[in-house]
Amino acid sequence: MIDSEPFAKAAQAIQEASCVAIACHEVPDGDAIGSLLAFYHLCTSQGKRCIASWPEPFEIAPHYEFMPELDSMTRPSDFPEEPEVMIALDCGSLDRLGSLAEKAKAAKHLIIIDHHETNCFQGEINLIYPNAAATVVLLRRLLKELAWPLDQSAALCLYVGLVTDTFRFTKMHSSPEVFELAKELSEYGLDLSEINRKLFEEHHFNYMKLIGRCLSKLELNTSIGFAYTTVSLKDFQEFNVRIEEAEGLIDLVGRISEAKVYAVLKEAPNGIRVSLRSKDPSVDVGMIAALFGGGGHRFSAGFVSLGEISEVVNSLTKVLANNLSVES
Ligand SMILES: [Mn+2]
Repeated sequence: MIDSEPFAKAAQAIQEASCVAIACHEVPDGDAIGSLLAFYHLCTSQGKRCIASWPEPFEIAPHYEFMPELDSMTRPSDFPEEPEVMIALDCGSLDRLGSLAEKAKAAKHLIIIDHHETNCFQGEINLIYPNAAATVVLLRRLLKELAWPLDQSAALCLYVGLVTDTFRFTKMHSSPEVFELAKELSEYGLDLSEINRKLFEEHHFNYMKLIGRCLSKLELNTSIGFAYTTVSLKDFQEFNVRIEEAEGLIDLVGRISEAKVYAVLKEAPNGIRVSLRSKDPSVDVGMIAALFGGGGHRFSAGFVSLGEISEVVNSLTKVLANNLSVES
């Protein structure tokens, strides 16, 4: 059950602040950017100052570019050094705030709103509930506590968070509560088919060509049911695709029926970014990602690793082989 006390405390800290600084995790996904933009929009609609950002690279995937308020976001370098009140959204650990981590530590009041099972990031006020389907679900609850009414823009942002983090309402946490929130949000006149198309069904030509390359590189380890593909820096450069744009590639890999666990390894300037998914309830990829210094949820997790892609593949395969043999 969700305890109402931290929500009341968070609402009070927000009401008393003259400016609220908010941030979501690096390389924002739909839940991170949706909760950030929804809060920013409603906070400023209330006449309260709000500064919203995320760590470098200060870019957003093209499939989120239709969302409101993106032009009002603040570069991380211009984020306050010692925020009066800071809210960290959808961050399971401090390092996911990248260059904003020090500023979070320096905040007078730090509020964490998150639902990662591997959360190890505590603030002064913690709205951390691993059973919540998305951070936007928790944010909706806080907005009720604040008595800030929704409008169409906020509903759109919250809906993006909900539909992406529940994998279009298909995953474990797609409870009646999730559908109730979707119903509430849809009543603001959202064009759900248009949102769905922009988020999931439409890509640049170059991205489709990159996908072709990645599908041709698919690997399947049949003895442990592990499928993966890789995207090198060279691939990104050759097809002129940014790493944020390749967020949905993992879902294609997940269509492989022989795969119990699947991954996409993307080479970035700061290391190999690994997205990991499980279809098997006995394999908790959140725990596996935590072994590599990352984290996430039972069925969806990630980590960043140094080294060559092939080395990361080898060590991940070893860990999975141990895990799968123990579990099965
Ligand atoms: Mn989330």
